[in-house]
Amino acid sequence: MVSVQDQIVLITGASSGIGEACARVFAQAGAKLLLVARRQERLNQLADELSKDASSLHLLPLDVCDRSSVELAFSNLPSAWSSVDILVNNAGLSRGLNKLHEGSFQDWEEMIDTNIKGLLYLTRLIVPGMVSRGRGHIVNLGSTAGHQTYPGGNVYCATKAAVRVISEGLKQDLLGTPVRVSSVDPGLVETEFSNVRFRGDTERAKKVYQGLTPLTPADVADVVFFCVTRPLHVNISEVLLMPTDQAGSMLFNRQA
Ligand code: NDP
Ligand code: 8X3
Repeated sequence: MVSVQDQIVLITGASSGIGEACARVFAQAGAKLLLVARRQERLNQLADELSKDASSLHLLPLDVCDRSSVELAFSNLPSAWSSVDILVNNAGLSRGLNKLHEGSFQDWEEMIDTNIKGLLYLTRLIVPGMVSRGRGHIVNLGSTAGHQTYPGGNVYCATKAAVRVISEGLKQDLLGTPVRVSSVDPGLVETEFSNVRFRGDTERAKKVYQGLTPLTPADVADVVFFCVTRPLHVNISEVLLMPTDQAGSMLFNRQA
């Protein structure tokens, strides 16, 4: 097993859900954390809770869609933080569940800009350093939605299919280097995801998980941690994980 002690782990979307759970797991294992999200107060709260000193935790409050902010933040990173060992590309969101022909351009752009372009910006900035140092691991958060489309999922599912293909392409392009790439693709995980999708309609969001036992963010963080801690000659390319109460994007065991 590979130790993450003192490894620099950059996690996007660390202010909530799966990203926050990843921060906890890696903190517990002694990693140095670079945490990215837009909501600085949420990052501050998490930092207080993890009670790490400034040499082992650094916050980067930024919008991954804003390429110039991302570039500026990385060019201004203190040198002690610039050699990222593990990149967890987790920031992402869905907006709406409309039929494609009735969808909102703004929702589409937000999902494409965050889930695809944001992930690409971080990857393009960080992976060259991994290649030149001869070490590194990128974990991209895909989804069952990238494997099976569901009604109303259209553009969100397309962004997650793109993540799956980007992970595969990146692995191909990194063949011959020691840098590893994993795609972790969960089914239903109870986080703020559905609340964001339905723009704060908590009743509708709760119904997504009603009558079944969803995955927890910690379940997914465990899998991310498992991927990066395998021996260096092992690359877990893709993990598709679902609650026991789920057997596909549209197939659930719900108790009334
Ligand atoms: P949450 O809504 O709980 O967390 C999403 C995180 O992404 C937040 O920390 C949010 O922070 C961050 N984020 C969103 N947009 C941006 C942005 N433009 N710039 C920086 N950070 C951003 O959802 P989850 O934890 O569930 O989602 C995490 C990932 O997991 C996503 O990629 C999602 O698609 C994927 N996923 C989720 C599943 C689920 O059922 N929940 C299942 C499969 C995959 P902030 O708002 O502070 O910027
Ligand atoms: C999140 C899972 O099924 O809500 O990617 O799209 S789903």
